[in-house]
Amino acid sequence: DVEKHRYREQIKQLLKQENAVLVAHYYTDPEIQALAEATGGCVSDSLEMARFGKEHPATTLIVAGVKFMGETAKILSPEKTVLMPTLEATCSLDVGCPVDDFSAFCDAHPDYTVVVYANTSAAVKARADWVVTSSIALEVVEHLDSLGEKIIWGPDRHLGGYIQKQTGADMLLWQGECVVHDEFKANALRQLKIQYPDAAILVHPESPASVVEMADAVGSTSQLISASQTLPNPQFIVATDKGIFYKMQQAVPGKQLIEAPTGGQGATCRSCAHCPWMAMNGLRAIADALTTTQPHNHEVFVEEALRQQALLPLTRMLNFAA
Ligand code: CIZ
Ligand code: SF4
Repeated sequence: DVEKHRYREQIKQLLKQENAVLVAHYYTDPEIQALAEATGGCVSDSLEMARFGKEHPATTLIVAGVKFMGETAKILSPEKTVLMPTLEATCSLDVGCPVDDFSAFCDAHPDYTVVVYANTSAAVKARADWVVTSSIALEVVEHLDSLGEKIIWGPDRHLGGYIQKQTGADMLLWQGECVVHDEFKANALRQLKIQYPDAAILVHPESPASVVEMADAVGSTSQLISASQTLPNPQFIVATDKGIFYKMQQAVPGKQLIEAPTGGQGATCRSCAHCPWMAMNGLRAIADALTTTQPHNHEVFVEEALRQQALLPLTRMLNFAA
């Protein structure tokens, strides 16, 4: 509509004027992803977002996603101004893993290597030996296991359990979960599969084990998009945030994409396959961030000593992935 068009044009102008680039996650609204594509920014998973932001010559990054993504950008690019549409957008995994409790858990098991998911605060990353995203978690744990290391994994218990099963590694799991993926239900998925017998089931490993077991492909957001291009099925039932449908439909325009069923509908489900924090990113909030007179609402800061500590496990991840 007219208002959205006005915001889009304003943002395009501001990005140029401020030497800024828009970095968006797959789970943000389609209009944000489209704008990032149209303006030379990126739409991706958190690993690629981190890499893109670090390597891009812009002096300001505007990160549309959730807080840990903005923090990661700032940790990797302290010389850049990092803005977010809102600093209120968090993540249930981050919230469910407070640094004091997590640190005490690690202290109680000093002979374990600490591997944390990217969906954590800068302080939790600073306590870790490794940071991983879902796209390389399996390889990193395989690597550590082959060196005979025992692993503390946090915070997602479903992803941790999946990796443990795949690798056989000795792992202690923090008991966190993602409010979006934890909602997917195996029984309802079985019913849906009867309705669509030719469909392949694509599952993000933050989902419960009973759902992962039914999958034709398990993987990170980027890996699920690749799987949709490789598998011959005419339909895909997708168990991850429905924001991914924008890029997945671009990748396979001729195929039908179907949401995997969640625990309820409307008010009865916590998330209905869309992250409530990702949904806080909007065109208006992006325009606000780029024109703000209240930087404390938009600009990401990470205290320098903490930043340097968190940089070590993040750099390990980027070097491993390279
Ligand atoms: O669930 C998330 O927030 C994901 C998939 C993050 C990521 O690694 O892109
Ligand atoms: Fe966190 Fe889940 Fe939202 Fe991703 S989708 S940001 S893991 S709550």
